[in-house]
Amino acid sequence: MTTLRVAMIGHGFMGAAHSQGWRTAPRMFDLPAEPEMAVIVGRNAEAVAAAAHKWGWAESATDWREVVARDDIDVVDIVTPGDSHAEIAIAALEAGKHVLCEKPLANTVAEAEAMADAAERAAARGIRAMVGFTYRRVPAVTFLRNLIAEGAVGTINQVRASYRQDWLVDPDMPLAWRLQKEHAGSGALGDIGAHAIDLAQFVTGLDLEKVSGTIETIVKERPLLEDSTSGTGLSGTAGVGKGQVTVDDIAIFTGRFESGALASFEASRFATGRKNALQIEVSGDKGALAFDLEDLNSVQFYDRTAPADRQGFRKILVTEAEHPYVSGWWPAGHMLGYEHGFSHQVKDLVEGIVAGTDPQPTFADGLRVQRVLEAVERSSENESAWTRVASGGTVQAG
Ligand code: SOE
Repeated sequence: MTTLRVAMIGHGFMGAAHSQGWRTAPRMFDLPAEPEMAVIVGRNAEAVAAAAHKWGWAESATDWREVVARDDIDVVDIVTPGDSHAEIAIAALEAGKHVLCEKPLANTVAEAEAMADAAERAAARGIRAMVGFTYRRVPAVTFLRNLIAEGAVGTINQVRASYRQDWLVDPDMPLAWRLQKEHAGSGALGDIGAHAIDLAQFVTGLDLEKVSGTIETIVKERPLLEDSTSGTGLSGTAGVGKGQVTVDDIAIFTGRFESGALASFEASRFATGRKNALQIEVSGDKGALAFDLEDLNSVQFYDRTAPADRQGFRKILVTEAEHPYVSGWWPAGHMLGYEHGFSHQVKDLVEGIVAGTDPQPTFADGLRVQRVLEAVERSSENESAWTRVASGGTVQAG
């Protein structure tokens, strides 16, 4: 059995989630190669050593460049803030390492284009690259996509996708890296709106052609904090001054797919009471399908082809062995959770590496999402004018 020695760069919330995936996937699925949690990298030696011990990494280190260059590393998993995705991913690909990179792919279209180019060149050498839109790997989401591909809703007329949280409603929440453009690239739009965009394109198999939107920053200044662990570049200590929020808190936009179907999107960190509410509904001439992350083991299906007296949204529990990924876990009715998508991500990446095929979403898929993000920003700067999503190069209005 081939061993794939993995290095993970970063150790925040996604570091915990990805570590769980690397630990669990080989124990629950018969993988064609054995991932080994070799080294975890972080700026603060003490903090990353503690993370290595807690999450099960054999070593910890503080210099990602040195780790990426090591001959005994096969896979680099990037879970850092977006401002370092491009530099690390391109270095890793050029060093012949397979790469898994958290979403959004990058902070700008230019960075995402460079990453997609590097991935294309690396693919010619048998190196794989994947971006971590993990919600695709919730069994119910993949099942919903399969139903649409089989024609269950017929011709798609409309898609509604939203991702709502409320962790920023408190104006005293400090200025973390996710609130600074130079670290995060954008706010709710890129952090959670990217998931809604990827989901809409994934389940429909359609690409967005143009968008019209508005992004807004509700609380424009927040308390500074001294972040000595992850070095987010924030200065000052809690309680001594405020810093400028340079990203959006809410993004609301419409989109038109290449098929002509219309879509409405909402990404908010100010949706009071909504903690992690990712929802999508696809409406067609033969029926409709809906998914809600707060009920993530099921889909709602409305079948217009059923006899009129028994039409209605019905709940399909996606926990049968025949459903995507479920056979690796428990008998029907034993529910999965948020964390299982990270194991499915590892499964698909390892299988892609061994099979020599780029697991989806590829860096090219990540670039497509990045172009939609940038088109929404340009639209918002241009009085929400319809703005074409570039198929190559930069964004064009119109
Ligand atoms: C934001 O709080 C966040 O952690 C996103 O960054 C993740 O991508 C999302 O899955 C959960 O919420």
